[in-house]
Amino acid sequence: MAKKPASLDKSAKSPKAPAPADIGGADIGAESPQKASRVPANAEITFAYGEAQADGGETHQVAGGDVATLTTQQGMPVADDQNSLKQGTRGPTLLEDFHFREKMFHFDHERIPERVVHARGYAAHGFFELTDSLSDVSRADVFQRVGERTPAFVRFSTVAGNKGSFDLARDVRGFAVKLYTQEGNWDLVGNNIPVFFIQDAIKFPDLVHSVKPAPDREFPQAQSAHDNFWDFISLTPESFHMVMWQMSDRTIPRSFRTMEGFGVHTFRLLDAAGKSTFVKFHWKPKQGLQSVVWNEAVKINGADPDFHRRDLWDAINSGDFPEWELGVQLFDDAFADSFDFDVLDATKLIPEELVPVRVVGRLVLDRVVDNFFAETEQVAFCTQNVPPGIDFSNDPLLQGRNFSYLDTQIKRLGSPNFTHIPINAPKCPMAHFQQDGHMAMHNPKGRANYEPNSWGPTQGGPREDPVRGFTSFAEVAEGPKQRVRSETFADHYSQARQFFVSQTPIEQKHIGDALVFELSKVERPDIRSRVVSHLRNVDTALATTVADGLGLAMPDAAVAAREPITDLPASDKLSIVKNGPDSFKGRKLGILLSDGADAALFKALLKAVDGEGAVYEVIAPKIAGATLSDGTTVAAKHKIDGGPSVLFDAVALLVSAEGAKLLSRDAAAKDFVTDAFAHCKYIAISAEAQAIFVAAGIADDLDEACLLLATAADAPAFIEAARALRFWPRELAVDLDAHPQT
Ligand code: HDD
Repeated sequence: MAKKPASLDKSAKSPKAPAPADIGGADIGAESPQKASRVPANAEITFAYGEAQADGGETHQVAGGDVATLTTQQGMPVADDQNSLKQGTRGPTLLEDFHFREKMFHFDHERIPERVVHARGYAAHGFFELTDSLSDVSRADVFQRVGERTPAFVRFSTVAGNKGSFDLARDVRGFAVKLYTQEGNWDLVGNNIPVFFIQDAIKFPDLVHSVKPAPDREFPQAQSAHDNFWDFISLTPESFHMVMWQMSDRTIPRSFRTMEGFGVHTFRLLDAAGKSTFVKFHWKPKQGLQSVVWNEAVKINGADPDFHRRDLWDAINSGDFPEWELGVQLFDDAFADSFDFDVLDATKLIPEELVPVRVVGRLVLDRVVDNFFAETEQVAFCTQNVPPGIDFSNDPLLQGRNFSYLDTQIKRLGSPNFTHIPINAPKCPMAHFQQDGHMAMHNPKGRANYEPNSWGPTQGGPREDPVRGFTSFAEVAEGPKQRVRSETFADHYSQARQFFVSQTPIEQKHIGDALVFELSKVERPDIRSRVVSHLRNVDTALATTVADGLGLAMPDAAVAAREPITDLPASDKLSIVKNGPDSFKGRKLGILLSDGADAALFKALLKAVDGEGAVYEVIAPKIAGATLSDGTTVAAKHKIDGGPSVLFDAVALLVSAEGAKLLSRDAAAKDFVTDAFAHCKYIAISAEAQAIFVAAGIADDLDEACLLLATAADAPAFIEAARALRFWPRELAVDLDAHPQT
């Protein structure tokens, strides 16, 4: 073969490894990659099996300090991680390159199957603290001692979208809590909605298939606004209560921190004598309930698809720990028998007016994960994980779930030893005779791996404990083997109506808007019509709004399996607006600054934000920031087109006359104000900033929630006003779809 001219033979001139700048190797310091390993100086990389490795591993000095030596998985120190082993400088890569082979092999196997539902999620650590003992009704250790803390891990999720989908999909949110109790892990695998679409678990694959992308085209992603979903819903009347919740702003929460969580099903609590009390579990956010509006959600998805995970990450890392109260609704057989609906039917809730929520503890999230994959991705929740003192009811949805979750963990995590993964391992003593299998990490010592055995107390291993051990409620069940749905599950519309009439006018409007939007994406008119025929059984005005919004002739009402109860009283607890926060704490103000903005105004605003326990971010024409009237420069978090107002709970515009002139010509700045206005946000406006509203064409519409910041003294009043979060009368006044009667 002809030898290449030396001038073309780049390898002859190029160094063994690229210069640090080429590989973005700021952490490499002055040394070449051949000599320095690329572990960032601040990395505390610990492997489940390798703390000794990180602690005791060889270190050497680079510019940033001591770092661990890069090794293979076998622990062999690596000399060069930039170049594969070749024959000659330009020759083929050699099969002998075991380091390359190991690195690629591991990379090629990095992915595990994502969850079939709830694939996109985000989690954090914290604790549960008992504030009121439940020892009167449950023997569960976690409910005995007031003040005692139990470690917790909580994963929030959307349901339909894949792992890489956006956070603000209109979707139910998962609210899965793992409490590492002294009697084993208790997984309360709930949602942010207290009811479910279906009554029997056998329908779950159909429900999920219908909402997921269609099998032929693999779209639409992370949304329910399509034919398949509404086709299924329109043929499944039991789903209509949940559909009302799904079409409400509950499914576009402002933050994980502002959602309620619900165990959904009726469970049992058992005392030491085996006496049963029915229970429904609630998580109530101390931050108050809050959602965004649909137009805002759509824009947030573009501006920051990670909006919810970033929010949780930032809040916890800044020390603003989100907190929920654990509430229980306790009731007995007599109540269950007298209730209008079956307590085993997961499409029904029990209004708090009928059975009050007793607060028994608090859940605090105070630590983000060290590693997303190890913890958030590998965590395995299973509804059947309950400690002694908590038991199941016969809810057919719960019964089916208890069967399903174990299956899914084997599929996803690949081994029956998934409980050996630290995030899934109980934090109490464990002892059993289950052994071997892939990746077995906790292996029993000694001879006995069966019981009963006669190897004595020291060698014979663990034994059952009939007193401490889990005992099921001794329920008597009998009847013919059959596939039936109980007659007591036949009511499909009464609580859907109750939910609707419990909403404030703006919330009712949003439900109507959402139905019109979703059904407008449904291409088959007969499916649209069938949905409206069910809505007629929920609320006539709502059905009319939706039919009008779609330009649809009003269909006959669907035939109801059981005549709906139409006089169930409104329940205030079902509304978001009625259960909002009473402060701006934990909320974010976006401050749009320009050069020359009034420094005193800015400082006064920051003081008010700080005093409220809120946070702020600065938006400016240039990311380097703005130089204020007193000459100080404030760095910006966002350049104007990267920081739209949808990312903030309220906004303030502090600009100079010159800045206002500049921004009045800028489309992003005009969007900033028109969106804030359209989304009913509180807006603070410096005198000069009014010009931007004129340019945006909304200067004449400004209302009492658009506050002029004339002097620094006006700042506290603005933050105080912003406690209301949104000024809903604005939408009811100007939105074309607003109900005339509201
Ligand atoms: Fe489920 C995951 C909540 C009904 C089968 N479910 C999953 C997660 C949550 C819920 C929060 C995510 C857990 C995590 O963060 O890892 N699921 C619910 C609620 C339901 C419900 C509140 C009704 C009350 N689910 C339900 C049924 C079935 C399943 C009826 C099947 C019979 N769910 C699963 C699953 C998943 C799951 C397929 C997927 C990933 C996983 O379990 O770990 O097994």
